[in-house]
Amino acid sequence: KINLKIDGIEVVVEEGVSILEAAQKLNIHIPTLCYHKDLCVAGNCRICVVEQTGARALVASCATPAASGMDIHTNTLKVRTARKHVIELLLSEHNADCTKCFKNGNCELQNLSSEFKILDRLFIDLVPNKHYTIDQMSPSIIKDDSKCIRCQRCVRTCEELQHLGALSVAYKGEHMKISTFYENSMYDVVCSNCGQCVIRCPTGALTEKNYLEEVWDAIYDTTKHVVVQTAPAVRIALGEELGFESGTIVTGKMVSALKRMGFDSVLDTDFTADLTIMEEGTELLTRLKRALVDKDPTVKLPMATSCSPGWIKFIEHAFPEYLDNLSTCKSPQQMFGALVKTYYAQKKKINPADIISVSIMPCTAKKFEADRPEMRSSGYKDVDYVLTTRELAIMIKQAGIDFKTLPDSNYDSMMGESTGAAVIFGASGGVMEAALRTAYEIITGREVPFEGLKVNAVRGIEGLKEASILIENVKPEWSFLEGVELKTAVAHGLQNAYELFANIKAGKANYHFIEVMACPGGCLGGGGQPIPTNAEVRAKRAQAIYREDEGKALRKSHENPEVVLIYKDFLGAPLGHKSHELLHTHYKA
Ligand code: HC0
Repeated sequence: KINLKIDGIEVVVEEGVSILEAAQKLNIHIPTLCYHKDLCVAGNCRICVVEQTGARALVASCATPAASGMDIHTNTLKVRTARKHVIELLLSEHNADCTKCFKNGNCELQNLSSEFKILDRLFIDLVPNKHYTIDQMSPSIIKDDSKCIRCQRCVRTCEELQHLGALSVAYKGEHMKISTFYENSMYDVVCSNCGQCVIRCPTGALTEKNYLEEVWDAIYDTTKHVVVQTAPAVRIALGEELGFESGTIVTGKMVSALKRMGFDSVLDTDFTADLTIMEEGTELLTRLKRALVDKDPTVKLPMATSCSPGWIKFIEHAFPEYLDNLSTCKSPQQMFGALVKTYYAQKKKINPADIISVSIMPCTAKKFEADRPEMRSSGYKDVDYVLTTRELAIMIKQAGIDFKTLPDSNYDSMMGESTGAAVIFGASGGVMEAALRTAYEIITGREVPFEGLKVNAVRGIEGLKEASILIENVKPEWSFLEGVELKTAVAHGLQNAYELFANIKAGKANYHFIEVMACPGGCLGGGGQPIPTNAEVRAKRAQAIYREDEGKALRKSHENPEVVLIYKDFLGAPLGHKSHELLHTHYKA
């Protein structure tokens, strides 16, 4: 145990705890910029400096471990002056045209300069002398170097959490910048489009590419029928942008807001999440049969989920030899888009050319996914515009809607019904749990042997999770699975996905089915979610997702009546001809 004093108050902390964390324990606020709870400590911005009695220089509190006997002061003249100088220096080379910035109102540098009342420029403004790049080539992310403060949170995110290294530090001294390989556009490098850098960037240097005006134009165009789908993880996070605590479920209010905004039909990605389970589950069972009965040497196992577009981009770069292991299922977003302009259009007797399909996602990579050439199987662009949770919150505010007092509404019918299995797609392990709930029941005729249908082994925050389930007393048609121990693994965050596949490649691990989500925590921690997103917030959102599942009348995908109906009226059977045409694809190296 370490005993120290901060601003005259005694505090006891564990060994290894920083001065910053010790101060937080006392509710003493020390400003930070380069520090982020999810990342290793960099200690490069110096905004968190404090005075230590007896020490010659100020110390960075995030990077200095607390030690017994320390006497720390967080608000002396020296500290205040140093912090002000840090902010002034940052502003001297920052494009502070805040009213033109997408992060206006949600910028940590702006907040600090407001807090410290930086009204004059003490240092010569360097901005006009510099040649900055604004990279807008990516369909997901805009990188604006004129707003970068070089804190390197994005670099550490991309390297440590996502194993990509698409962003790195280039040049030295005043020329130092955050760059990409040979300064190529983000679109042309190994960026997965996951947006984890965007949710950690303290300023407007990295933002999502927004499609607010395009979507408003579509809504105002009376010749268009505008359909919106909402992803599983949006409903448990949107409230954070609109005055609710993290972990508040706002599904009904969100649906009401979308209707008031003028969307013609408010539907649910969860419907196609249920449909994905039918298609992907059937695909897994088909692969297992080919492997176990036909002894087909070409069958690829383990089969891996394919619904996270950041993961798809990553495997294309990092493990192209495993592309055939991906399920051929498109993601629920893209299945939904393909069906809106075919099935939905036919049923509603609307010309698909007059439909605009919008999706609300917790994810920036979904913008990239919707743009992929594989995603036009309806004969049109299947999903026209993808908005993040944050963009939806902006639109709700722009529309003058008082979200807090909105009554709840239900989704519209036909592609609006979903089960609890679909909701949990938004948390790491959710797709696996949903698949097991259905596949086990199809094979055995019984529910999964877990209390409350909870597959606890695949829940939780560990980066890599494993679960195996013994299949016994099967129905006669599945006799080849009798006694098989189905081995599964779940990874979230691309660093964990890398480790998982490196182990498989090295022959150290062996599974039948794998779920990978690109973002830490799964989609609930996606790059399009409210800021801040960190471990504490992710945990609250996960609890909300599982609460939403438990509150649902139906909790298994195969019980979704609209899914049953679409097979009867339109698709035929899972993996049938129509499904193959609209719901499946093949990613090639
Ligand atoms: Fe997800 Fe999805 S669960 S990727 O995380 O599968 O973004 O929320 O919408 O498509 O359903 C994101 C979330 C989705 C898709 C679904 C899947």
